[in-house]
Amino acid sequence: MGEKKAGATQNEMVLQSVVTLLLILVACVELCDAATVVDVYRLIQYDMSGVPFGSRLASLNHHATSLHFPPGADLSRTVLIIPLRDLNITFLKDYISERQSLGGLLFLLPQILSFENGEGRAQDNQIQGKEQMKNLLADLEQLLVHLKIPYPVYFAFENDEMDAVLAEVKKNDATGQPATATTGGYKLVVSVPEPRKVASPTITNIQGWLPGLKADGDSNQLPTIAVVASYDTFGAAPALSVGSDSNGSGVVALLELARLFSLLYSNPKTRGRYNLLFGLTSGGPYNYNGTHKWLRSFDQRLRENIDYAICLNSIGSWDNELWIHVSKPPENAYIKQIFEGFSNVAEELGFHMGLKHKKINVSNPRVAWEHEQFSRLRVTAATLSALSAPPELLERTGGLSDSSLICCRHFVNETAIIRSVKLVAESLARHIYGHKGKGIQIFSDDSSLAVNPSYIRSWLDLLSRTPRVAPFLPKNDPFITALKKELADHTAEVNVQHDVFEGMFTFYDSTKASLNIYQVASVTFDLLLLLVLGSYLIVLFSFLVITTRGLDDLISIFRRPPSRKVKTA
Ligand SMILES: *[C@@H]1O[C@H](CO)[C@@H](O)[C@H](O)[C@H]1NC(C)=O
Ligand SMILES: *[C@@H]1O[C@H](CO)[C@@H](O)[C@H](O)[C@H]1NC(C)=O
Ligand SMILES: CC(=O)N[C@H]1CO[C@H](CO)[C@@H](O)[C@@H]1O
Repeated sequence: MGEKKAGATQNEMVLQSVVTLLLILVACVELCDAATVVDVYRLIQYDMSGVPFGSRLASLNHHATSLHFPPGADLSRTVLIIPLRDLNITFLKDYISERQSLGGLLFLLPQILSFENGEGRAQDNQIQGKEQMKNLLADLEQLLVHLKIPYPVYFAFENDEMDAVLAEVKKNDATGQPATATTGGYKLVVSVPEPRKVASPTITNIQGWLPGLKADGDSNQLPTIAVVASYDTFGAAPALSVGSDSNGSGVVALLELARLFSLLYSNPKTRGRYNLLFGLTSGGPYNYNGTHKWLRSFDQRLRENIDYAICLNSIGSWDNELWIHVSKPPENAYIKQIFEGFSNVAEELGFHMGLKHKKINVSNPRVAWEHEQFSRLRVTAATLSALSAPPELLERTGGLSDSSLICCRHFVNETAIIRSVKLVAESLARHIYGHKGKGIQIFSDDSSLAVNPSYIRSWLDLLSRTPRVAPFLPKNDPFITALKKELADHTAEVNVQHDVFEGMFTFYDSTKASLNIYQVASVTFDLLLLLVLGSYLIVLFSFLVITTRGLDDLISIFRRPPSRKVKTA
């Protein structure tokens, strides 16, 4: 009896050591599979008049491959990782449009583009080649937003971990064997629910009102000058669309103009006999839909009292030429007066001003410039822009390629915005105060009314860190609150208008996610490991049993128990 008991405890001991060993092994395998997690930004998904565009899926669970994937490999269960610097647009276009099957696409953007991380700022020595990169990104963006892609497409920023993963993936691709469950490699996993339509998106316009000074006994309404800029963006990755030039520049200029005129208007001696209306509009990329709604909310009297509206668009990057775009013919006396006012000031400031005329077509829903929304209501208006021709629908709308970070010195430059502000401020002031004479600069650099570069810089900074694609901006978004507060600081009365964003566009959520990267051992490797472990355990087990209970016990363990059936028969 005693001997049997001892045998039982020894058996338990053997079992225990085996279990411990297994646990250690499992832990080791887990460690080898340690995951890297990175933020990823999904390609926009939307429908235009019911036609689907963009990336139609969000969740991902596939092996990774690089552009060096073995020719002819089946990539339908594979994610292709493409660093921007290795991108060949023609190849990509052909690949996607030939409907080659793919598990997913992951674009790696240079760290320098990252706006969430201060280190992403361009250093002087990194500026080289940035222009090329910007153009490449612009092409990529235009390609992707106009395609329907039946698999998940993500953007991520390069970092040391991503670079290491990509290097490993390339190495594996070089062996000529695609990464699969049998060969191992890296697995990219994004676990998110199916994208859903953005429920009741809103469009928000913000207006600030700076009343002029009426003469004593004058019961007539004062005329109003409107300064307008569209603040929202559209781009391939909504969570990265921080447009600095396309309209970010207009917003910054508008805020600085409001600040300057609030100084003039706070003193009754310099308060003009014009009301000033500042409008920050949304829906710019969609035919200026917000502007349309904003104008329709005006009462008849206000609309009729608008002397003219000046819309600011893409004025953040230019050298020596700006354009005034109008819908009324240039011979129109009023247009002539506005244009001459601007071009006189431009000449004094040392650059050239051009005039472009483009008739509106009321039966065409397409609106190329913001001022056309005013023209449709017979309000005199013009757009000031560095662009000489209007962009296509959904083009140059402040997406990925429009980041002041890739380009701080070359593209959106403070100097260009400062000059634009001076031009508009001076032209408006001459109109308001009736100065025709040359040489008197109200907003000269040494006066108390000088344009403030640090104010401009700080707003430009905020804008270039704030994704603002209208359907993804909730009513109470901190950015909207910040704009409202800023206008409230400089104007007498601020109104915020929320409207339903309806019409031909439908947007889908899931714009940002976490990507888990696992290194997975191949099945063959797993099997081999299992075999080695198994044999080792059997040997160990046998050894322990022999040393503790003798060979006979071991043999009896493996011996088949005597068959009872035979016995009874
Ligand atoms: C105006 O737009 C409509 C609708 O797009 C088009 O059929 C018409 O030809 C246009 N008219 C002119 C003068 O361009
Ligand atoms: C813009 O707004 C109008 C209503 O004001 C709406 O009917 C139209 O569909 C909208 N357009 C787009 C492109 O969303
Ligand atoms: C958001 C927005 O208003 N985008 C506008 C920016 O400017 C371009 C022209 O440069 C317009 O086409 C966009 O609609």
